[in-house]
Amino acid sequence: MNDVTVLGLGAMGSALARTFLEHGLATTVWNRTAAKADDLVARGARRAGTVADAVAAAPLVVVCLTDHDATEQILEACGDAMAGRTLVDLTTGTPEQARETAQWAGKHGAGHLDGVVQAGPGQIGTPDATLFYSGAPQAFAAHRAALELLGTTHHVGDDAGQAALYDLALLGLWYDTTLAYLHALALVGGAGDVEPFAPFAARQIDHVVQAAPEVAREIRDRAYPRGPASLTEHAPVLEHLVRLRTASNLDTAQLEHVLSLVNRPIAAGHGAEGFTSLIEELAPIIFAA
Ligand code: FVH
Repeated sequence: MNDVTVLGLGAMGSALARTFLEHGLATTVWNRTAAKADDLVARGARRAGTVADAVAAAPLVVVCLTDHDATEQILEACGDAMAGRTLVDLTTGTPEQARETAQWAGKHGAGHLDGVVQAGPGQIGTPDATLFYSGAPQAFAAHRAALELLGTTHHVGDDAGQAALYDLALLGLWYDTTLAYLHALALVGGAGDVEPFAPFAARQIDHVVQAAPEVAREIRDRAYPRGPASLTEHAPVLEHLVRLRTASNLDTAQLEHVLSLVNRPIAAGHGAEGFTSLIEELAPIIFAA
C-alpha cells in the first residue's frame, strides 16, 4: 500500500504529487492523459492504469480536476474502490457541490474532506500556499500530517461546504476591492497620471484591512458604533461622489446602490449608526429581528 494517491495531474495536481514525492511519501498517480504522469514517474511515483487501481493503492486519495463534473465522472469510474479510503477533493467548486461529493463518499464507505487551494502551483509545498479544508474532523486529523506538506493548512468547519464558502467569499472580496480601486483610479485618471495616487490608495485600503477583525466583532454583536462617521454623515459624501462620477462620465450604479443602502436605515431612524450596520441591509433574511 502506498501513502497517497493523486488523481488529476494538471498544473495543480502535478505540483501536489511532486510535493508528496519530495517529502518521501509513496505516491500513486493517475491522469486521463497518461503521458502527463511521465515526469512524476521519473521522480518515483507509481503510475496506475485505472482510477480504481489508483484509489485502491493508498488510504488518502487527493483529487484535483478541472471542475465538479470531472470529479463526478472519475468517482463513477472508481466503483467501490473508495471504501475505507479518505477522499480529499481539491477541485474548485461550490459549497453545494462539496456536500454532494461528501454524500457520495458517505454512501461508498469513504471519508471525505473538501479542500481549497488559495495559491498557484509554484507555491505548493511552501508556507505561501494557503489551503482550507472542511468536513469530518476525524478525517482531517488522520491525514493532517500529509496535508500540511502542501502549505499552510486550515480546517475551517465540519460542514463539507465551508471551505468552498470561504474560497468564494474571499474571491468576492478581491473582486469588490479591486473594482473599488479601479473606480478611484478612473476618477483620478480623468485629471492625469494615476501613479502618484497609488500610495494614498494603498493607505486607504489598509484602513479597511486593519479594521477587519473589529468589523467582524461588530457584526457578531450586532452593535454598530459610529466609527469615523455616522450614516447621516456618510450620505452627503456619497452624494458628492455620485455627482462627481456622473460629471466625469463614469459608472455610478454601484455607488448609487450604496447610497440607497445608507438612506434606508437613516429613514428608519438609525442614522447615528456606523457604516458596518449596512450588513443588515445586505442580508435582511439573516438579520431579521
Ligand atoms: N492552477 C492554479 O493556479 C489554480 C489555483 C487555485 C485552484 N485551482 C483549481 O485546481 C483545479 C485544477 O486546476 P489545474 O490548474 O491543475 O487545471 P489543469 O492544468 O487544466 O488540469 C485539469 C486536470 O483535470 C483533468 N480532467 C478534466 N476533465 C476531466 C475528466 N472529465 N476526466 C478526467 N480528468 C479530467 C485533466 O486531465 P487531462 O486533460 O490532462 O487528461 C487535468 O488533469 C481546478 O479546479 C482549479 O480551479 C488551480
